[in-house]
Amino acid sequence: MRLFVALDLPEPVREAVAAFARTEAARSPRARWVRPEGMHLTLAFLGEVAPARLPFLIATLAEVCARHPPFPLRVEGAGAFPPRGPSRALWLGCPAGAALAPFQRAVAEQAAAAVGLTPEARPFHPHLTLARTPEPWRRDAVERLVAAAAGRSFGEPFEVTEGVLMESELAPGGSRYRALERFALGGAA
Ligand code: 3AM
Repeated sequence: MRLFVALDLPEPVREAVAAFARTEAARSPRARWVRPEGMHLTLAFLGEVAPARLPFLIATLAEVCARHPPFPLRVEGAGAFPPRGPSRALWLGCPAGAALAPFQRAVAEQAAAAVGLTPEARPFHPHLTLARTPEPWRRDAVERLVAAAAGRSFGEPFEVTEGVLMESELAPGGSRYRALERFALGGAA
């Protein structure tokens, strides 16, 4: 099974992001827009994991999440990967407060160790993927979308109270995501 660990979004944030995506999709070049119900902030991508390793992974994530207290997060602004040259993906930003980076590092390291991977060396850029662009957009289209989101918040800031183990199923119209297990952060109800 293809797994990753993510943060979920409160419904009002999901709705605000979905409304923005609808408006932008109508006036942008072709792209594969993420389904609103599939939007999430990826903390760690694990890839293919043998089902036999799942119980240990779940126990590990439960422990890591319980060790970290809830923290605030907000969705704000937009950008592209890569930041220059032909686009591959468009995203909305999640400015990292002091708590997100150490939480993400712990999740990525412990989850990777639990399934026998070396953790990703790539720096962590917290974001919500909005769309993937198999045919890269022209830079002016990217810049227009980024300008439309500049200085804009999507929903209210919210409290992250759980981590989520997600399964990704590759499908012709874009991956489908399913929450397998949720883990309360320390002290979260
Ligand atoms: O949530 P986002 O879109 O940032 O891009 C994939 C998605 O991230 C990423 O894992 C999330 C769930 O699929 N992903 C897929 N393959 C990956 C890989 N080989 C990957 N991230 C890193 N390495």
